[in-house]
Amino acid sequence: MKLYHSPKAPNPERVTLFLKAKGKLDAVEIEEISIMQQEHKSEDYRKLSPFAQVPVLVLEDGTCLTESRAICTYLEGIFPEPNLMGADAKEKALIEMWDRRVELMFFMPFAAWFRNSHPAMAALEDPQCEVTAQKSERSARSFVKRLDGHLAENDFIAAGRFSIADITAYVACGFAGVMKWQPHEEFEHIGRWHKRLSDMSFASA
Ligand SMILES: N[C@@H](CCC(=O)N[C@@H](CS)C(=O)NCC(=O)O)C(=O)O
Repeated sequence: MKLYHSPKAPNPERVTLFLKAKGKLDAVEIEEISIMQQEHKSEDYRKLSPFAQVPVLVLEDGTCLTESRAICTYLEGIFPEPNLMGADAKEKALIEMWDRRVELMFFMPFAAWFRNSHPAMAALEDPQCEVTAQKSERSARSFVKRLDGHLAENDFIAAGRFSIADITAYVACGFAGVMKWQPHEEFEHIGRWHKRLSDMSFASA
């Protein structure tokens, strides 16, 4: 299997951390694609990723999987242990519920804030829109405040244990640093949860 990856880009990082948490990073060959040099927009790359995005996982039979979560679903299927997406119907639903909340209400609005306001993103997000940036920043900050309240009463984000929802939120907290925002320093309970994850082996280099 081959994983097309971009260092520092958060969506590919969701997949590499998921693989690390499975202890299976070695199961994929990694090919780096430079987003800043727009390598993902080449004709050849678009044959793998029609929407010109990273990551892509290319399977042995040539099937191309895009969408980080779909890639993780495949990896969970072939590497079932440790379970990161739910062992029974209730856990699966709780983990998916929280993972979607984190992706849709934190990760995506944060990305829209960053892309619409940071000078480094001007070439990729043309035109940038200040109003979208402001509204997206408000949405991301509002969700993170609610997440802090949730983590005041829970050690992990979903189902009382480590899961893909923690990985998605952990990547989003790191990604926030590009706007000089550190949710794990700003919020006590996110900070406690973040430290717990940082101490786990999947988070080490
Ligand atoms: N929904 C996709 C999003 C993928 C995505 O947006 N990837 C970013 C890097 S983190 C990208 O390829 N950006 C290129 C661009 O915007 O031109 C996923 O979950 O994999």
